[in-house]
Amino acid sequence: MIQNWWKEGVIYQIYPRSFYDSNGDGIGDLNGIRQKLPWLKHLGVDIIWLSPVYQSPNDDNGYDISDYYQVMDEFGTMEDFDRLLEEIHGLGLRLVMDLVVNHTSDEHFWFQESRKSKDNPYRDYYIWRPPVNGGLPNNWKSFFSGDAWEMDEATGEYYLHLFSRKQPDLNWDNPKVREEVYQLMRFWLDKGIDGFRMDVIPFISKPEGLPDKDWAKIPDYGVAYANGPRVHEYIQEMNREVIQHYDMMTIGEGVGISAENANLYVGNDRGELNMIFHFDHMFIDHGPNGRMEKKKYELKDFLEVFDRWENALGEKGWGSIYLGNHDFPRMVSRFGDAENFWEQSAKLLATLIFTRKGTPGVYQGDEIGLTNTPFESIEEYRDIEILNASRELKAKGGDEKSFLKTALTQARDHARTPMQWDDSANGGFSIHTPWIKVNPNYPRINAKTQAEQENSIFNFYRQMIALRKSHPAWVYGDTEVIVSGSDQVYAYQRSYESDSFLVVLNFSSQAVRHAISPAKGAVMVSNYAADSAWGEYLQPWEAVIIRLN
Ligand code: TEU
Ligand code: CA
Repeated sequence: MIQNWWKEGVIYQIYPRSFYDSNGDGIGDLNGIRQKLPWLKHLGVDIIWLSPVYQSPNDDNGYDISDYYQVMDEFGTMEDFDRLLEEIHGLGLRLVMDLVVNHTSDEHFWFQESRKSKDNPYRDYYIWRPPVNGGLPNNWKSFFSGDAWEMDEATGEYYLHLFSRKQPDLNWDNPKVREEVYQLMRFWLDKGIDGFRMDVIPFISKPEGLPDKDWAKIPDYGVAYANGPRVHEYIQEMNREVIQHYDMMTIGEGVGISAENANLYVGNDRGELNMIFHFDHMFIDHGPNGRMEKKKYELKDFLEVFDRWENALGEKGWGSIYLGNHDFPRMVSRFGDAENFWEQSAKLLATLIFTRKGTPGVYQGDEIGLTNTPFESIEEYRDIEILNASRELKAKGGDEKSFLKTALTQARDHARTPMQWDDSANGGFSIHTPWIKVNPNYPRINAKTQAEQENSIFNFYRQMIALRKSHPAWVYGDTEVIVSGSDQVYAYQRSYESDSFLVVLNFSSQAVRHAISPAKGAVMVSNYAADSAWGEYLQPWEAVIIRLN
């Protein structure tokens, strides 16, 4: 397997609004990130993925960009950005920016022009359609509730928006749009950034004629909009025009990409992307209409995803392993047992992330075991997705109580509460009241305490990252699944040349007797004390790594 820095590195995602506020306005910023770089260095990560910091009216927290060449005022200045990049590189770290080019903000100059008249030179930068029989052009729906079309009075036509009405979709079939995108990519790459995470990149090509969707047959919105007819043509063009001219990393947000078609995007013979973040495990509890239609699932179905993807990518593709980002509730609340086995389950999930094949991704705060926040009312939420869904529910007269209950496990805002740095006011995130509620558990769960305690989740992450770097087996080794299909135990082996390691995970809050040989072995890592680890029984949420030779 070809060796690359983006296979060996560990990604750390920063959600800038919630990382650290350096100037006391309650909003995280670029200088705040710069001040906290030693934290990332100490943790041992290599690649920072920065969620959008471009100019934006923040309808969707920066995923609605009004100027790709400017930094958001609330986050600082271009000088602040340049200094941040310089210090990141000075520490031997890399910076990957978010590339959000399926849509812009409606406040972007292109859209402001586009909406003016049907013959404006920017008209075809977006997707406009006249009413059909006095109504909508088709039956497409928005991720953020309601229809994907908005009527614009100036010209009496609708524009398409797969996300909010303030996020009009760009028309990638227009070569001028593509050239604009390549130009802005070069602008940031020429500054020296090390790559892009590409927001909903499988959505950029829309099918000819925009036919209606057969919603009854579509498992989720991602599948509905992904993999359009010219998506590979466009990504290959982007690769020829931009990507191949830089030593950079590309990671697509793979909404709607399945294991079966993944290598069309990331196969090393395709000239497209290095890897994608897929969602098979992240959407596992979502119904056809999304996260608020919560679905039950079994552990074996969750774990099977990891095996299936690794097999499908094979020698040609490359994967990513992550359990949380800014769009999902906290991983320990979701996949672990934050109430009863917070520390053990957070460590077990970390073990999975760092020992499977694929580039590991850590979402800010997961390294200290941040949990979901007990939001008390809809007013405490900030995210457009949940606010729109709540408004829609009220209009339909739905059950608000049960909606709020579901939001406690499903909302995106759980990932967006401020990073908890210490036990001072606002978790040490800001001296000002933050833009979103701080999790009230910050006196107990915070970075300072985590760094001080020898056996903390944070120090376990450090240990796992160091381990991953100490043996090529963790990056390039093959995986052999030893136990799967169980509702508790999962075990696999990673091997490379003469090295071989066994990973055993008890994904449950009950002790379980196991029959895995060797019953004893050289334990390298465990989330239990040495005298209780790796016995005849696996302890609740026990994670153990054994050296086999
Ligand atoms: O997310 C796209 C996406 O499809 C989701 O996972 C999304 O969170 C959706 O709400 C599913 O319920 C990306 C960004 O990561 C997200 O933050 C943006 O809101 C979205 O694109 C639009 O840019
Ligand atoms: Ca600030």
